Amino acid sequence: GTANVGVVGLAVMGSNLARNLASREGNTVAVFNRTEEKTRALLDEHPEAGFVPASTYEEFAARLSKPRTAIIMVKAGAGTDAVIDELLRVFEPGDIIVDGGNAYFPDTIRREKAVRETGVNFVGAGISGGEEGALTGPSIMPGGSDESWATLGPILKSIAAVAEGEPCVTHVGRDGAGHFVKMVHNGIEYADMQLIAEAYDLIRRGTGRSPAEIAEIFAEWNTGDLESYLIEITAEVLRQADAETGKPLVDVILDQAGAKGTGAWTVQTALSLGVPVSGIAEATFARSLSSHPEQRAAAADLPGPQEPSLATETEGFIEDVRLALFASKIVAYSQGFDEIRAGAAEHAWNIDPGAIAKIWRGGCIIRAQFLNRIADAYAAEPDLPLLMTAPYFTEALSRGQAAWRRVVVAAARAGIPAPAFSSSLSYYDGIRADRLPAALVQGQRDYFGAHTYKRVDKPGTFHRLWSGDRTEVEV
Ligand code: NBP
Repeated sequence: GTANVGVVGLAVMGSNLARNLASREGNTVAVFNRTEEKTRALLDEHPEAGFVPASTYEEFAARLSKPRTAIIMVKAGAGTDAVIDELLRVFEPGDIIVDGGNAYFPDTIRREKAVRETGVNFVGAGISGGEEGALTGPSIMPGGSDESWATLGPILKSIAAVAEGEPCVTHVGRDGAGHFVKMVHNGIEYADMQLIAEAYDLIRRGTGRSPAEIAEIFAEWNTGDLESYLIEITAEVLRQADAETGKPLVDVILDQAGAKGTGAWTVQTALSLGVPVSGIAEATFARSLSSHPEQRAAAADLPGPQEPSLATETEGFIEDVRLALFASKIVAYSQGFDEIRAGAAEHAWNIDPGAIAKIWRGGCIIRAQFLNRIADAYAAEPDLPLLMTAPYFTEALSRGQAAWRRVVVAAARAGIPAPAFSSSLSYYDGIRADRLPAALVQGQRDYFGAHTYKRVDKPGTFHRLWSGDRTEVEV
């Protein structure tokens, strides 16, 4: 063999990743695609890459030096299983198969187990950054064994984005840990995008600013605490005019947000882990709500405030929205890291949350300055029970407190939906409460289902004879 690494699947992600690999010193890249025209097109367009093409899986395996390393970049699902089966026919024990697609982490756990039995190593690696990231440097979240990481680490480090001198890749944990963390990354991305969209809506409808004016506000915000790729591209989108109509582009885009399912996976997984990721859930539901035009048409005449005008003093209101956005974002990230903690506990993955924050600083969609603060928080206290209780975040939540409440009240009063802002505030007030009405819920559960309760003043488990004389019995 003459190539030290191979890529299977040469659609946009695979061909860009292959070009990224080929551009790094010391790499020779074998390429294979089910439909051979794509392989030929890639070779024609990029002779500089020095790709080693293969037209069969046998040829692909023969072109790779041992232990063989192949990265699969095909449509997640049945395609991934099909390619794994083909590679297992031609690979040998000790070789490494990497799935760089957006696999659902339970599939990765299943595949890793099955492939390991053949002696071949299997690594599920989450790759974030879209086509641009794949070409110039993505954030990479590999799972799999320590043995695979020893071989794979240098290759992945060579192609990953670099943030503050460090490559945006770390060995996340065994089997599905990498795809799990990639899933939560996408969930956090949903929440971040929804929070930014709510901030835009509140400023637009609340103060009458135009999209171009709001673009300038976001550009200004991007020089402070909120500095991030998503804030930056938001300003770009809001600034964009539509050539055909002359209107702001955001006014001609149909207001129905799509989804490819990773937000829903994050929420479904959180529900089974018992982790409240309310920000991610509201963001996912907000996309669903937007995409039911028939229901929206039927509901359009329901009563509510007509012409929202939130603020007489608009500069102050805009600053309030900025503070509320930052506070809600802290909650959303805190919830996402809580899901990573719970997932790691459930699957016995030894995930370092600070290392995750660091590899998200470059290459991926949620890249932001803010992630340095998260890394600092976990460096200072590795067993932090909840991210938002770290001093930097506590201080920010204290600073944003009054503004956050004013914005949520103003939104409710004006009839402007702010589900992520308001659910984040409710979560915040819930988690910090001395006493919760959960006591009443537990009483109700004991009444109709004899589910028992514990007492604040003594140990033990109790039930009240609700349909009898209502005395308390210890059970
Ligand atoms: P697609 O997800 O559109 O998949 C197309 C590729 O899959 C083609 O190479 C196709 O081969 C191959 N393929 C399929 Br479909 N079924 C196959 C099978 N049974 N056997 C062999 N090959 C098969 O490509 P993409 O948009 O480049 O994404 C690749 C992966 O990266 C996906 O898992 C995606 O979720 C993930 N990802 C994408 C992004 C992004 O921004 N697009 C970001 C991060 C991760 P053919 O040419 O013969 O049809």
